[in-house]
Amino acid sequence: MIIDKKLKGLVIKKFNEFFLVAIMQHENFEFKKKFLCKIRKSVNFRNQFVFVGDEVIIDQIDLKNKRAIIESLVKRTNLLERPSVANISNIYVICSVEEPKLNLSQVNKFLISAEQMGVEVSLVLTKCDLITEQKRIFLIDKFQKWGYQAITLDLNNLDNFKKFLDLLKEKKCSIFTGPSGVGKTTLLNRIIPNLNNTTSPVSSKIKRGKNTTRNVELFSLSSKSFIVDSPGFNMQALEIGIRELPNLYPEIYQQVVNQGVKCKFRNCTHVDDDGCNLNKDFERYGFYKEMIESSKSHCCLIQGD
Ligand SMILES: Nc1nc2c(ncn2[C@@H]2O[C@H](COP(=O)(O)OP(=O)(O)O)[C@@H](O)[C@H]2O)c(=O)[nH]1
Ligand SMILES: [Mg+2]
Ligand SMILES: [Zn+2]
Repeated sequence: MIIDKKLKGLVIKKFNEFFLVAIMQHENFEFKKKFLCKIRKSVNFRNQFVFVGDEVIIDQIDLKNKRAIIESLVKRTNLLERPSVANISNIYVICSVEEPKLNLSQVNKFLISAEQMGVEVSLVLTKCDLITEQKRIFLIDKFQKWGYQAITLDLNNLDNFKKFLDLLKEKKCSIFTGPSGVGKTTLLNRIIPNLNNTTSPVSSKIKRGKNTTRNVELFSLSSKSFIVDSPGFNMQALEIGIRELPNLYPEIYQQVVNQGVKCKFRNCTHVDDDGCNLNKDFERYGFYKEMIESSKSHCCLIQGD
C-alpha cells in the first residue's frame, strides 16, 4: 500500500508531532488528499521546525491509511510569528471605521508592520454601516492617497462581502490582522463555514483575556487559495531599520521607484537631509518622521489580537 513516489505537499495543520499535509499538483492543492505525517528522523531535520504554510516533500505515502513521512522542507519565503505561519502572500489589515473609532496612527502602524513582511498588503474598513456614504467615500479617498485601495465592508452588505471573497480566492495565502474589536473573527466566521470562533462586543474586550493560543489551520478557499483561520495577533515589534522605513511607505517608494525622484545621498532618510528631493506633501509624512526619529532611539510595540 505504500507508493514508490515522493510528492510535494502543503502543511495545513499541526498538532504535537503530527502534521496534516495536503498534496499539491501543478501549483494547485488537492485538499481531498490529505495525509497525516510525522517528520523523518534525520540529520537534515535537526533543529528545523516545520510550520503551517510550509511546503514539504513527503515520502512513504500510504494511500490506504493516509499516512506519510515528511522528508524535507521546501525553502520558505517568509515566516510570520504569532501565529506561526509560513509563506503568507497577502496580509489584510482590518480596521473598523467606528466602534472602535478609526485611529490613523494605529492604522499606520499596522500597515507598516505588515509591509515589513514584504508581501502584498491591503486595507479593509469594516462597520461601514455606522458611517454615511459621504464619509465612506472620504475614507476611500484618504487611503488612496496613502497608497491603498481600501476595501469597505459592513455586515449588511452581501455584495461587497462577495466581492471581497472573490478577491481572496485569487490570493495564495491570506491572513487578517488588526486591532481588537474591529470584526476580524466575524469576518472569518463568514468566510469559513463551521469555524464558529467566538466574537465579542467591544465593551467586553477589555475584561476578556487575550485569546488563548490555538493551533492555526489553513482553510481552502479554492484549488489555489487558502486563508489562515485566525488573525495575526501581534505584528511583532516595530523594530525597523532607518534604511528600511522609506520602502514601507507607498507615498515614498512610489516617488523613488515610479517617478525616479533622486536625492543627493543614496541613503537619504528624507527628513532634514541635505539635498533631499522628496515631495513631503502627504498626510503620513508626520508619522514617517516620527518613526524615523523613534527608530533612531528605541522601538515601539503595537498591540493586535
Ligand atoms: N455595526 C457593525 N458591527 C460589526 C460589524 N462586524 C462586526 N461587528 C461587531 O463588532 C464586534 C466585534 O467583532 P469581532 O469579530 O469579535 O472582532 P475582532 O476582535 O476583530 O475579532 C461584534 O460585536 C460584532 O458583532 C459590522 O460590519 N457592523
Ligand atoms: Mg477576534
Ligand atoms: Zn530624500
